[in-house]
Amino acid sequence: MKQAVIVGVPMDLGAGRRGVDMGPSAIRYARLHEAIRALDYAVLDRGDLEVPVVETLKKNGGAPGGLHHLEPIRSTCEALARELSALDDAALPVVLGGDHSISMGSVRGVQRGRTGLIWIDAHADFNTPETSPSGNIHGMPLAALLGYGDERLVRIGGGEPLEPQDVVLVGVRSVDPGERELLQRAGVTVYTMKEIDRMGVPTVAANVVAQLERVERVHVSFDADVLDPTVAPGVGTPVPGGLTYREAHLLMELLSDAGIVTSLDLVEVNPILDERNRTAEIVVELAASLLGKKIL
Ligand code: 5AB
Ligand code: MN
Ligand code: MN
Ligand code: MN
Repeated sequence: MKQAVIVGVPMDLGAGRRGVDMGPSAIRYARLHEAIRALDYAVLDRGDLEVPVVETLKKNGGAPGGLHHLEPIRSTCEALARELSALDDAALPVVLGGDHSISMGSVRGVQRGRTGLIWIDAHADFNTPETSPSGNIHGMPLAALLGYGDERLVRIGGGEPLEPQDVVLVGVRSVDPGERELLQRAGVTVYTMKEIDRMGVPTVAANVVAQLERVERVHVSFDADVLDPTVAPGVGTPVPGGLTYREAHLLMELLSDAGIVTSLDLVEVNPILDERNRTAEIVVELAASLLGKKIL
């Protein structure tokens, strides 16, 4: 039997607003386990990592250059990377955030050989301390995974940079000025909302699958704010013009058909801003589509 291993990371230190630390509870409450078990996975939940509470920390965590809470984020990501790297190769890790900075831990933890990454997000998360308008580390994880930015983030979990040709962003519609320049220079593939509007999800999904044909593993990092805020209101950094309910499902269904995905993050769900846990429920449905749920 296939096995899914769930790890919660109740961290909001990388985000500018409180609340995404409650994401793991909200996603579990939205029946994640049942949804995955229904797809013939054995589900092992390893519980939540211990994460410092923001009220117990000094602002900035003592770090210069506007890197808010660098040290506790770094150590939490290290712990996550360690936990995932110890798992059996055949297991499918599902990491529940938490803000998106946790992906610096999850991607490093699942990286083995040539690893592909599909970053599904309204934002590019490609800031460095120099380009970030906020100092919030959840806007920096993808840059760090490619080797850019603060060394202490880049080096998490051994810090082997991903190859730009193995990294694809989907759903992007909000990029900061300095971030744009680095993103273009880095050589990763970006499907913005314009490409999705123009080509449609089927072509985008087919291109993504073709690009990642030769990698050994593929990690999907799903930021709930890629969805249109009318579909998913429970996120800290909503941006209009996102994926519709069906576009998001179709993307997941087509990636599932390709059979390439070996691990998954579900991040940036903010229950404080949600409506009766709607966003967490949609995220669980999308995870099920990605893991093989079929309409027929
Ligand atoms: B998320 C912004 N680019 O760096 C920044 O939700 C927003 O993980 C980052 O995608 C959003 O502060 C980070 C303005
Ligand atoms: Mn993000
Ligand atoms: Mn985002
Ligand atoms: Mn966000």
